[in-house]
Amino acid sequence: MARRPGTIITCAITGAIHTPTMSAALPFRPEDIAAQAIAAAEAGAGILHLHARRPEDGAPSIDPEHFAAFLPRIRGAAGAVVNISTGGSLLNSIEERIAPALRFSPEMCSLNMGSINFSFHPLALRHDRWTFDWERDYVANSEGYIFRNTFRDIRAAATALAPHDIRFEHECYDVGHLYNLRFCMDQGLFRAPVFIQFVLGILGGIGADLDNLAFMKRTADKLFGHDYRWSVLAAGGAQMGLAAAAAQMGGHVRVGLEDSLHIGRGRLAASNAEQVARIRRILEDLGHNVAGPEEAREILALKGADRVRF
Ligand code: KMH
Ligand code: ZN
Repeated sequence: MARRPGTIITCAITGAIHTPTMSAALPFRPEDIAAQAIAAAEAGAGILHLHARRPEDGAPSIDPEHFAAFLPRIRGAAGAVVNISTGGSLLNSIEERIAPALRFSPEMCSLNMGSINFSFHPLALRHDRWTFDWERDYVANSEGYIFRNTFRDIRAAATALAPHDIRFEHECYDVGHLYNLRFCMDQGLFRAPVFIQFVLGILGGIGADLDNLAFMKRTADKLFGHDYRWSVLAAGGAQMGLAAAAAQMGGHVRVGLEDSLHIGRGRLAASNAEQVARIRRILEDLGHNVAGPEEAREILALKGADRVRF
């Protein structure tokens, strides 16, 4: 019997939502980002979605030098596909946000497919004392944050990155973003098969429930036919359940401390690898094969690890 195609686990190691006070497990020093990324790959993550942070206080950073401090270590040890975020943190221009991807030319980078409110300000109420000065205001001020990804921004990113033959993780936070992606494909900005990350449960985007996942999938089927691959990330407590549902529906999955700090109700995860190991066990219990990095490269038609610049 032919082997069932594998399910790709992406692990998003640190992101730009959570802050050091919220969990001691959230890595922000380059050696910790590298160690957790390598452990996540060893636990079964075929793709590592990476943001950088300032090593001295954990603030989100898009400085290419901060990426340079961990990318070579990860490449040397892990073998997993490296996906560099272009999401940035609050208020960076698109030019700043794509600078790390331009410099390091990874196999993949994220690309956000529309502008939305993107808020996590309710988290500011959960802590009275913060480890670092920047944290409370950063979290509270997300109440006023518009995550800007205009058509012009998307075109600028796609055009600048085109010579690098990078595949995108097209992050779609609502159904309209799927239409934005279709429009951009029709304009010739992206070629099939595109890889869509359905992002559920961000305050400002579509909610994290099964109906919405089915709606996103149905809409994507209508717009892209066979020209797309897809994955789900559900923020917060919905992370594992919707990942399992996505796999049952033929999709791939994303976990990681970027989007959920927990491993169970009220229990902080000890590491990214713990979340990867958990979803891996769930997938295997459900009869799925987990795709290794080489299978992930094949499924997503990536250029290969020998063509990156780090
Ligand atoms: N944490 C995700 C909801 C990016 O890196 O480009 C958003 C994200 C954006 O992953
Ligand atoms: Zn990200």
